[in-house]
Amino acid sequence: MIKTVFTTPFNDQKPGTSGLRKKVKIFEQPNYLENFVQSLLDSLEGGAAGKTFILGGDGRYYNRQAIATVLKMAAANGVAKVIVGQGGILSTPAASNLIRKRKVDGGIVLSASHNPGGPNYDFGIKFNVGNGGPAPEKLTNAVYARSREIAEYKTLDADVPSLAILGTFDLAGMTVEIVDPVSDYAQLMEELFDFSAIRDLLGSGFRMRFDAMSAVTGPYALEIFEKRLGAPAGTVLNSKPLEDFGGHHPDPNIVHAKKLYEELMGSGAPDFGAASDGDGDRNLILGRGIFVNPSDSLAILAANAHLAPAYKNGIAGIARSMPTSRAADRVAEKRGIGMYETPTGWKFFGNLLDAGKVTICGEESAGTGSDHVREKDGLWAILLWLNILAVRKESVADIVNAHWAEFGRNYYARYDYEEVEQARADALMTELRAKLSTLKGQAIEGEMVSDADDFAYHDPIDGSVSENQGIRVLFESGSRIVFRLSGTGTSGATLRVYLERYEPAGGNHRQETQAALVKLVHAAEEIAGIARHTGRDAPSVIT
Ligand code: G16
Repeated sequence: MIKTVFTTPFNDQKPGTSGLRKKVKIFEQPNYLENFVQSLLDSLEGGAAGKTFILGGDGRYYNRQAIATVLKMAAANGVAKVIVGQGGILSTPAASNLIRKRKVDGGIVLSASHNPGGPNYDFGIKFNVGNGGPAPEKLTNAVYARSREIAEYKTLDADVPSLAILGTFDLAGMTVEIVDPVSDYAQLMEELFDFSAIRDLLGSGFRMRFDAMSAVTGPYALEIFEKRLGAPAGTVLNSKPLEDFGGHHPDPNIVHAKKLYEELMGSGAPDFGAASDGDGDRNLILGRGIFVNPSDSLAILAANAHLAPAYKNGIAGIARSMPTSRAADRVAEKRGIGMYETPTGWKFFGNLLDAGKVTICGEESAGTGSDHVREKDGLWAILLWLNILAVRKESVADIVNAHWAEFGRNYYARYDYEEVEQARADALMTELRAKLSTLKGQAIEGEMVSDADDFAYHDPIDGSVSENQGIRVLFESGSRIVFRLSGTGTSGATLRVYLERYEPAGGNHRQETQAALVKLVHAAEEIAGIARHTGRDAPSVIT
């Protein structure tokens, strides 16, 4: 039943910030997915034979075909067992949890996260290692190298039975176990948080809305919010996962979750609004009349985590990706705990979490998480907010304002220029790199540049070095502009410009964000020549 198929390499299988993400049409090319999966199996330390993996995805278009392909190839390569979410469904944090709970060798997660789904949109595949976290660069580089020389792959000449029924079956000598995708994860959440306090909050007239964005968190949110926490039916919006997410971007920000945002900003708004993305690892936090910027959310969660049972003894330290605002740094400083700055990509947090250096991590791109798994976790962040709200009995806006009053406010925004021609985006970055050494000491828009560099990360645990992780321009005032190219887009290049201005405690924290950042927007243009290089006079999205 095992067959060997001869193939030729594709030259574009280099994993990005979070696995291999491409248009579905690219994945549908004959041998494309197979080449990548075989390259992955070949690159695992000690080979794939005899190992056990978790497998699941966010249910987007092509998920089912891909799951069948992976199962057949795993069996043909001698994998001992694969544990699959029922119907091929697993959120990214639930997959990370299962890897850890079942102590298996790793997991394959099929998702393109917040990118849109459907035959004309995006698909993705990533591998998580035994600690439950995304594969480190050492492994993804090895997979890419292997994909450049692959000549054959192994698969089965057989059909894969239905994945709809819980239980176990044999596939050419490999055991396939179908598990409920929700229950282990929901149980973990119940262990971390004070569900009875949250239940009391929800029963006290406090109103919340959760938008699952027709993506994977629907079933998780129904179980946790409506069933276990007793929120009224209808609290969870768009709870049915759809292959094309109903035609929307399942990206929990104020642009793509506009309806929810407007509801929270409108009259008679609920007390709390939240959303998660395609695969359940991102989060959006809204209070009545207020959007909580993800960087602020990280700082506030870190400052208040001790109010939840899991973190009652305090947190060991905080990590954030470099472009994330430095709001969390103020918390770490004041509390005397460690603060770590890593490149963009959750994989860089794994070593720090494993070594116990940090408990809470977060990113400007709407990801927050802790040492309970090795992925960012949308529902976790929302439940921690609810736990804090239940204990403090204050509104979201009051908590945010009190935080700024104590720690100061880091005004922050990200400007994205999407689908820029790759060569033009590269030219912008090259020109910027070349002028880095001349920026220091220059006054731009009346602000003195105190330093400018290309961020390189020296992992304090394994000593690995990751270079060229984004250009930082730092000003004497404490403001900062970061320029980098996204590693998750699927067409052309996306230029991200991250703007940050610090207003200390006692300052004016009530300005409108864009107004507070206007000088930095001009400075970014002056430094990088964005319009000249990209031909755009405005960003595609501001978050
Ligand atoms: C992934 C990574 C995150 C990263 C984000 C954006 O998130 O896991 O660490 O911050 O992409 O990356 P980039 O700026 O390179 O596009 P997700 O939710 O898409 O898996």
